[in-house]
Amino acid sequence: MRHGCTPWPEEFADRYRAAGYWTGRTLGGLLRDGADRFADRTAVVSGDRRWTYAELDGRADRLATGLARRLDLAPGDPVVVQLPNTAEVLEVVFALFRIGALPVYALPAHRSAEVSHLVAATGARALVTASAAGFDHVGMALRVAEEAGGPRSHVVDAAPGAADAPREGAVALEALRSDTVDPGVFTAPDPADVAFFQLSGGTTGLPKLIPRTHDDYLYSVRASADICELGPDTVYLSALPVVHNFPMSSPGFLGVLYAGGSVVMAPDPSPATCLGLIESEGVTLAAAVPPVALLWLDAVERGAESGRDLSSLRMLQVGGAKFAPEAARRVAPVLGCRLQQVFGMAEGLVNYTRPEDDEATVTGTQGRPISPDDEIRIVRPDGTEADPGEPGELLTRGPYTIRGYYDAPVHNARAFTPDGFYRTGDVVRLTPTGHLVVEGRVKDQINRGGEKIAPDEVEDHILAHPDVHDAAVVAMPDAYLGERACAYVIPREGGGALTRPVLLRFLRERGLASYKIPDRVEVVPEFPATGVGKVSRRDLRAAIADALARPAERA
Ligand code: OOB
Repeated sequence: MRHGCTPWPEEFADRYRAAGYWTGRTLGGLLRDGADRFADRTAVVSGDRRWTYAELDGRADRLATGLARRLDLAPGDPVVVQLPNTAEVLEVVFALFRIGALPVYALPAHRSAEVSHLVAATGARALVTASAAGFDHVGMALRVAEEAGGPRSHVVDAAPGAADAPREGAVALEALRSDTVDPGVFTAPDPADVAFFQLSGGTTGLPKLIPRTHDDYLYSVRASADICELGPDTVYLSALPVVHNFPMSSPGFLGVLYAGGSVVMAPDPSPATCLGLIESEGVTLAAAVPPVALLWLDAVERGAESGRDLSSLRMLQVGGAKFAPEAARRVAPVLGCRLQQVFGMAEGLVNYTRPEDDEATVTGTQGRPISPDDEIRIVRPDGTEADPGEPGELLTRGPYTIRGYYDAPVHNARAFTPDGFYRTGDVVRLTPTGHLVVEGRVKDQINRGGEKIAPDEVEDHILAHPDVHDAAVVAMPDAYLGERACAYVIPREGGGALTRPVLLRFLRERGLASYKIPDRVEVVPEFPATGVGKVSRRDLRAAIADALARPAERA
């Protein structure tokens, strides 16, 4: 396995192979199989473009040839992929898989702070991106590539039409699609080795890299496709950035391509766009985070999208953050489809409510694990096992849950038990039927409508401001997003006037993803302390929740 990655112990690997979970196939092979079986069916719809399986497969081959020959990308080379929801995402990732290069997935919302970290942490040889949603991603990638130490990474502009208006220093993806295919560039990667890197939501410091193997990921994809009852008639809408684990593999676009269905790329999650696509494309399955699902429910209830025929939609998946039971109960009557709750993590474990589950289970739990070999432990703060039904921290290990973050031995010693269980940081309880209910969190993370924020990553950026003495970022309740971020800041004595706009501009200029910019800033003379003199985040959370509960403050 790649240096810096933690393999499963041999006895576990043998067991997962014997059970038929790890089949020795590769992600590049998934599309090749699809092209053999479903050649003329539609694989992807993106704006007014539709590619069949054969077309997507051919494009991936031609791009693979160009990437290997023109950019000299080789097996094992990491490549940062930061793309909006377009057909090119699929073309790019399968081209990379075919030459054995490793995608490093960045969200479109990530900015230079995150992207330069990814380049530095992996030694990425190239960045594939496209400017979208009013932001110049290509310009940012060029600056990141310029400023990175070591050999300069290539920047590939994947926007359609980029070849007509080339950016200095960038190469257009269109220009890389070779006219002919050179099968000599294709490699057969070891299925047990790393296929790509996902980004962790993070609890401390900079985001950690999650190495996933062909074997483990393909198992989660196949099993998810079965659980979600996908088939060639599935039309899947991704209202989330497709490079996130949920729309990629739960069952996501990979599950849909495995089953021969079609992937519809939603350029944005708005009700107008998504409900419109559900109607025009005959979408059968859609995936959303809770705030997006709420927007759709509200729009339909208000009659804002009246006259839309949503009858093709059979199932709405909601996950990434807790979906309140009250909201969950509205899905079937308002949208006329079933709900599936998805509680997953890029580190591995994914739980689904099942199509055969009763109403109370679907609306009141976050599902049960994919695999009979997903091992679940629920533990008290002192590490002892919780009683049945008692909430505790969820620990897990299994055939598609990593054994370690990439190149992070110190962090791994905390995040995993000595016998390989991942400490999820989620507080759950188990129902008598084996379903999990997410009750809260012990990890220091803010879940802003599914987008994860590590408070100390943001605090480090705030502390870089010359007028700041100390900073603490905590979650505050929010009816729509579930949580938002509030920054408490102590100004430096004798420093300049520290105001919210000044601080927010400073954070933006440091290149922090927009969802990590605090929603609220409270300038205070001191922080409440715990008994041992540490900053009491609990008191800060309670203080801001109290303040928000007072009507004047909410306004
Ligand atoms: C998904 O993956 P990540 O890596 O962005 O975030 C994982 C964390 C979990 O540890 C948990 O804290 C939270 O997000 N979470 C949920 C949830 N789904 C995720 N909390 C409550 N209820 C849920 N349904 O978010 C992700 C990955 C694959 C599939 C679905 C979601």
